[in-house]
Amino acid sequence: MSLTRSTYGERAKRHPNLAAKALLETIERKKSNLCVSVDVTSPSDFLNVIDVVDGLQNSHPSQTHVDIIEDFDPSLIDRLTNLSKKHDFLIFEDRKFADIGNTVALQYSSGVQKIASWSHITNAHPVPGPSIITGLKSVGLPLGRGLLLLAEMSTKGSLATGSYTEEAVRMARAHSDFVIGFIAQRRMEDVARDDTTSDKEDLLILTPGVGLESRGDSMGQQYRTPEEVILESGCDVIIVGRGIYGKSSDVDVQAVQAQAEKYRRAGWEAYEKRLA
Ligand code: 5IU
Repeated sequence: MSLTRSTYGERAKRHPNLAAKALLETIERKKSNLCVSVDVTSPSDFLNVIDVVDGLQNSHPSQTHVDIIEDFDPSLIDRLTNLSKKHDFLIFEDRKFADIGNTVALQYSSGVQKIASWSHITNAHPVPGPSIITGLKSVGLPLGRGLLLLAEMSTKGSLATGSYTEEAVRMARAHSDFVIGFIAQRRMEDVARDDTTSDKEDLLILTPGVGLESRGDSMGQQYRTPEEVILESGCDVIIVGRGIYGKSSDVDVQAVQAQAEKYRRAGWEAYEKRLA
């Protein structure tokens, strides 16, 4: 059965990687393939948006950028972790690591943020080559974490195309114990496939650049609808930011609830159509 015709639950049962399995199981349990990207700078807005969208069982996982939070304080992470337990969601810190293996291992494990200690999933640019995976894996694998590689981007003029994307897929296949999939705009099973590629491969596709009301912003972002992403392109998770919370300077928690439910429903209906 092709991945696009399988349910998240079936894929969870078969998946050998613990982080991928946890993600697929939670998607199935919450009937939500929506990941809310909480790009707000105030710590209280950050926690309120997550509490509201995940409290409604709308979102999973929550995508964070803790480096944009004003006056970052490690207690914020304790509160985020408590919310993730209370509302049953995984945390995906969209850190986009891009340095040599030794440096990314330190960035992942140490510093103010200690990302590996609380973020179930993180991501990396393939630009340094396979050593970036080796570096991150030395920290993340013993903790049961998962990594996504940025095989493609949603922005106009992105350089992550063609042979760059193919190399990203080869790198992921060579480290499938730790790499659980990609940030990409389409499925990757047929990319750089050869005789050694396993038929059992299940690399997840999490896709940003999703909007119901707009086709882009003034800074190069490009949006497609949940139906285009999940049904037509076969991706697994929609990542939505401003479509849900509007302007980060003016967060209206009630409106956030309504928008999150609208995107959750659109993403899930597109998935049900895909299965039908
Ligand atoms: N994001 C993208 N495009 C990409 C990658 C990441 O938009 O190719 I890789 C992130 C940036 C932002 C979120 O945190 O996804 C999308 O936010 P909006 O829905 O507000 O555009």
